[in-house]
Amino acid sequence: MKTLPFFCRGKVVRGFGRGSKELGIPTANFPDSVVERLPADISTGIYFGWASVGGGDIHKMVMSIGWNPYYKNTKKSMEAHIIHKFKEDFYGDVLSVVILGYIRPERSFNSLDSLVAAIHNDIEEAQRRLDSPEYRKLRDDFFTPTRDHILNGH
Ligand code: ADP
Ligand code: RBF
Ligand code: MG
Repeated sequence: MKTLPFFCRGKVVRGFGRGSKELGIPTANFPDSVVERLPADISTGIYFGWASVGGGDIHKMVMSIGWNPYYKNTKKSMEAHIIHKFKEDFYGDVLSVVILGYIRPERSFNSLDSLVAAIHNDIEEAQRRLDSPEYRKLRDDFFTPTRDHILNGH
């Protein structure tokens, strides 16, 4: 995928309210304007990268891009689970992410348990891959404010 790494940001909006948080995997949803600007060659699927809320600390994240086949959504979404325990919700804050690598395609599951187990595997894979020196270096490079606008050409 030639457009990776891909950097984007947007205000966190309310998602489908399905209680992901109760499952221990809250996902911060990006607004439609950000979903619509995704480059064509970023296919739907599960990705990993780095994330920062409101310009704060940088954390590992996993992201789902697509139609959530388990729920048969009709609207494409982009949602990030940040691998960090936050003290409170951050709806309305600016979420910045850099998407670095692809994990797997989106798929449907026979049960919610199987979906949750798959997401836990994704989190483990992201944890492991983001520890490589190559991705650790990008962590520092990508979030320096002076470089943001250079990256995606606006
Ligand atoms: P929604 O359907 O509105 O997206 P979720 O159950 O997915 O609801 O919860 C998402 C919200 O939880 C985020 O918008 C954010 O405010 C909050 N949140 C707290 N911790 C995290 C986290 N580690 N990763 C992502 N969102 C988090
Ligand atoms: N939804 C799906 O329908 N199929 C998937 O394969 C899938 N994988 C996901 C992987 C990750 C890392 C995350 C954060 C979400 C994923 N989702 C998937 C979205 C999930 O259905 C959504 O976050 C729900 O709101 C969880 O209850
Ligand atoms: Mg969500």
